[in-house]
Amino acid sequence: MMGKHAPIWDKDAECMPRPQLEKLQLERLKNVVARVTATVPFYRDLYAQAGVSSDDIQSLDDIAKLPFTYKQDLRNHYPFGMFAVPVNDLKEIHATSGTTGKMTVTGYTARDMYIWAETMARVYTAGGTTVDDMIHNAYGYGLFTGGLGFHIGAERIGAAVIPVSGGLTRRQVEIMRDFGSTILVCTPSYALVLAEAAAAMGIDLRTETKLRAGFFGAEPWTDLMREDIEERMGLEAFDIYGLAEIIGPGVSVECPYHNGLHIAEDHFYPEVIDPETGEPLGYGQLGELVFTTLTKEGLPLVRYRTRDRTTLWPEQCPCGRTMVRMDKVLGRTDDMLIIRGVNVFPSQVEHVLLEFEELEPQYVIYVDRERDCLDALEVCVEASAEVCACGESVLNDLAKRIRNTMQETLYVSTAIRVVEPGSIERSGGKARRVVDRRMVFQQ
Ligand code: DLL
Repeated sequence: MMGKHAPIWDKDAECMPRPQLEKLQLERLKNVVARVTATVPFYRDLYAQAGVSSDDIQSLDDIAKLPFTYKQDLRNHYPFGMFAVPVNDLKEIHATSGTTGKMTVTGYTARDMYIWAETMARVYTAGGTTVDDMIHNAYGYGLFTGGLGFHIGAERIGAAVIPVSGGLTRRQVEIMRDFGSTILVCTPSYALVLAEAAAAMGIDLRTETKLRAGFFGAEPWTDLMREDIEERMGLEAFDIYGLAEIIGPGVSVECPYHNGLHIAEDHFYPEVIDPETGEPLGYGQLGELVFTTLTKEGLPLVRYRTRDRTTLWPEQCPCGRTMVRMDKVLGRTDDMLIIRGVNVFPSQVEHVLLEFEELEPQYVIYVDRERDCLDALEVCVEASAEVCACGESVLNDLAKRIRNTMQETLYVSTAIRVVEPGSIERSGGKARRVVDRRMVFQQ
């Protein structure tokens, strides 16, 4: 494990005394509200209807007077209707596909690209990455912000980057070993796929590679999954969070203390709100994360509802950064499953599964609607090869024990299907953990 006193990329910003930071945030908040009102018809109309203007922002708490912005607003103004600059001022454009509806488009001016690279340099440095490192970048390159975001950050700190992107997993394992990659960046689910491929190739990543740190994000993952990745790969795993609408990766990252993710608050103003009422919640309370971009030129967003569930902590971290920390994202307000009236988050299911040593960390949750119109949950999970070799009665017993633990933890009954390793489809990017078949059944 690396020392806890890793360097800080931009000490002036990241360790700014809070009164100074709050003053800066207020100034930037007033500016962004004035700017979107003047340049984006959507905001001009929204604020006219709500009877608010930048003059109403006299303190940071006044932000609560402003209405929210939703993903649907971006879709309604597809592709460039929410942009605050003419399209020919953009230098780069990205988009997220989403499973339903239109793409969400995001674009960057030259200054936005500069700030994005800066926030990514902060990310890398928080995990001890330096100019001497070789970064294996297995995030997807293309419209997804992961690949390019990690790429420009690597360039900014001057490290070597291998733009391997997703797929060709065995080749990736060889590259990590033969090129001497020291830093791995990819989704946590793909890190497990890489670990599994290495094991199948007879390669011990802990001793046969120089990997020492990894930055994993773009999807929720638990601390138990972190332990699993660290153990299999022999590296220190850092959680990195972000979303395309706000900038891409680079919104927040863990430091070596692993006590939450420091938000780049001088650029992205965070709030946590009650997702039902929209009321702001205080520090230490679990709710939905909302962001206001304080410096973005191309696509500034005010009070954007991320749907991600987390808690904010203001206490200063021993690493020296003064920026607020957010807990690991617990899931989204909209991936919450309601099974027979009980709220179930996929992260809870993962937590239970990872407690069983006999299991591989690969699973899919199926949600069905039965003939009696009640919802049913089935979890399909892979057992290790050794356990599968023990025969049916051992597997049945294992399924029974998992079922009991699920019942005790989630308060819903869950069918468990234990399958052989490798049976569940692997993804090169974000894993598909939930298959909701209720809609199909309703038709
Ligand atoms: O996933 C940006 C990114 C790329 C972040 C690479 C980290 C690493 P989107 O495709 O717009 O952007 O998806 C954003 O993914 O609202 C969260 O629900 C989820 N998400 C992102 N990072 C994390 C994380 C990128 N560390 C959506 N933990 C967000 C949990 C995450 N969920």
